[in-house]
Amino acid sequence: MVKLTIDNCEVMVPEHTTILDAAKSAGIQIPTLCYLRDLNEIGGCRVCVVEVEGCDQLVAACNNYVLDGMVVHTNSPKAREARRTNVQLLLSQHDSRCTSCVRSGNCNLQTIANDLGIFYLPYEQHLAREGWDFDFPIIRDNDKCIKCMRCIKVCESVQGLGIWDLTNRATHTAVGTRGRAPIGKTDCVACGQCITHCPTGALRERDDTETVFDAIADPDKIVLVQIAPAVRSAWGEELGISREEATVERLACALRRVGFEYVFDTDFSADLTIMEEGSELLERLGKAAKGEGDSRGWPMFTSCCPGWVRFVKARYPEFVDRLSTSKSPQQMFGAIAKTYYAKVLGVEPERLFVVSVMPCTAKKAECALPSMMGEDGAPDVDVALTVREMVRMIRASHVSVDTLVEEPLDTPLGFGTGAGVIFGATGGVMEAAVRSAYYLVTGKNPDADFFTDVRGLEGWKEAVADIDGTKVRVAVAHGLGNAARLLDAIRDGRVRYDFVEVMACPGGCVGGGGQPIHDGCELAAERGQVLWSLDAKADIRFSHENPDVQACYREFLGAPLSPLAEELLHTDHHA
Ligand code: HC0
Ligand code: SF4
Repeated sequence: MVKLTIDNCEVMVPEHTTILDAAKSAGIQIPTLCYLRDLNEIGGCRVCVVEVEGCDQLVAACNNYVLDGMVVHTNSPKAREARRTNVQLLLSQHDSRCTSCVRSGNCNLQTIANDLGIFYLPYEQHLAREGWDFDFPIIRDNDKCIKCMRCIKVCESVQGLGIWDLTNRATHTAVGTRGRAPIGKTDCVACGQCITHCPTGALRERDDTETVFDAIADPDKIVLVQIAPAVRSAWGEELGISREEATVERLACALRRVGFEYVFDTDFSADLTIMEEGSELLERLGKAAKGEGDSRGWPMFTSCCPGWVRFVKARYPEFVDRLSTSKSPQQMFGAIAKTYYAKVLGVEPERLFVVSVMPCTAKKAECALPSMMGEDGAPDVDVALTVREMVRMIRASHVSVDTLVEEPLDTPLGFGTGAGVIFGATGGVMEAAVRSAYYLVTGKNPDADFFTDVRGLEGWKEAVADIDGTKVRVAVAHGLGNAARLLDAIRDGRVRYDFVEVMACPGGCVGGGGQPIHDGCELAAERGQVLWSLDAKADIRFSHENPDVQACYREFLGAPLSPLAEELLHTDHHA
C-alpha cells in the first residue's frame, strides 16, 4: 500500500493507483475531459492537472501514479489557474453556442467551464467551419471537437474499425475520417459508439424528430410507433425517472401524449424473428444432417444488428452468405404493420407511417436500405429515432413525466414474450433461439432457463446447446473488435460453430449508440439486468408461445418460411 496526502487528507491506496483514483477514494473528484478508463488515459486535455509538492511542473492526475509520501494539491491556485487556461484555450477553438447544441445540459466541457468561472474568453476564437454529409446517421461538427481522441480510441480499440483519425498538424490538428474520405464512403457501420463516448456535442445522430412531428400533424397519416427491447432499460434515465418507474407501459402513455396513435412493441417482432430465424437454422441443420449440399457455409450468423451486418459486408464479404436471411425485428415489424396490420385496420398501407424508437443509430441506415422497401417502393419503417431523440420529443410535447401512468400497449403487435425482451442484451437472441429450437425439434418446451451459458459480458462466449441429444455449437460476441477476432478464428479454422450471434455494441443494444449518454459511465450491465429480470418475471418466456405471433401466422403468413413469410420477412444481403 502507498500512503500519501491529497488536499490535506491522508490516503492509503494500492501501488500503481493513479492520482485521479486515489483522490476519488477520498471523495475528491478531480475534473477530467478526455479521460476514459482503460481506453483513453493520455492526459491530453490537461484539465486534471494537479500540483505535487517538490515537482516543478503540474502533472496530469489521470496517468500519473501515487508514490509513498506524495503531497498533492488538486485545487491550489497554480493548478486552478492552469486548468482554467487550458479550458479557455479549448474554448478558443470551440463553437460555444450552447443553446443550439444537442449536448447542452449534458456536456462535460460546459460544466467544467462553468465550475471554473469562465465567463469571458481572453483569446480570439478560430472556428474551422467544415462541411459534412448531413444525410448520414452520424453527424460530426468539428467546431465542437476538443480533440480528446475518445472517438478515435473507441472506434479503433473497441470496434476495431479505425474510421476516425487525427488530420493535419500542429495548431491545425483536427479529427476526421481516416484519409479524409466522405463518411458514407468509409466502412463506418453507424453504431454510434463515438457519439456516446464524446464528451461534447461534436458527434450526434441525424435528428429526424421534425419528420415525425410533421407526420403526426398530417391528418391523412396514421402514425404507429414500435419500442425496441433495450429502450425499456434506459428511457427514464434522461427524464429523471427511476428504473422501477420507467416501465414500457408508462412510456406508452408518454408516446400517446406526444401524438402517436398506436404504440407497439418490437418484442412482438423479435418473437417473430425467432420463428423465422430458428426455422431457417433448423432447416439448414436438417439438410446438413442428411448430407445435402449447402453452399452458404457455416456457421449461420444472426442478422438483426445492422451495425454487424454492415461490418460483414464491408470487412468480411466472404461471410455475407452466412448471415441469416431473416430481417431484423425492426424491419419485420414494419413489413407486418404495412401489410397485416393495414388489413386489420382496413386502411391503405400508404396511410401508415411507421416510427421506431431504438437504442441505436445504425437502425436509421437499416430502414433506408433499398432492400428494406415494400412492394410499392415505400419503406417498411419510415423513421428510426434514437432514445435521445424520443426524449427530446417528449420534452418538446410538454409532457410532464410525473403525471405519466401505466397504459397497456396496443394489440395485436404490442405483445412480446420474455424471449423477445432479452434480445436487447448480449446473448439474448441466442438464448431465445435455443429455447424455441428445442420446442421446434422436440415438440415440448424445455425449462425456460435450461440454457443460460451465453449470458454475461465476456466479449466472446461459446457453448454447446444440447437440444434433446442434438448438439448445437454456438458462440456470441459483442463489440466489433471481438467479432473480428471471432471471424478470423472461423476463417482460419481454429473454431467451428453452427450458430453465432453478434451485436455491434458492447453489451448488445443496452449499450447502443442511441441510448442516453452518461459521460464516462458504462451502463450496459445494469440495463441488461433490467431485461433479464423482465424475462424472469414474464408469464410467457418462449417466442413460439406468443399468441399474437401465432395469430399472425394463422391469419396471414401461414407458417414460418412460407412464400409470404419469405417475401415479407427475409432479405437478400447482396441486394
Ligand atoms: Fe436491438 Fe433488435 S435487439 S437490434 O439491439 O434483434 O436497436 O433493443 O430493436 O431490430 O428486437 C436495437 C434493441 C432491437 C431489432 C430487436 C434485434
Ligand atoms: Fe444498433 Fe444494437 Fe447493433 Fe448497436 S448492437 S449497432 S444498438 S442494433
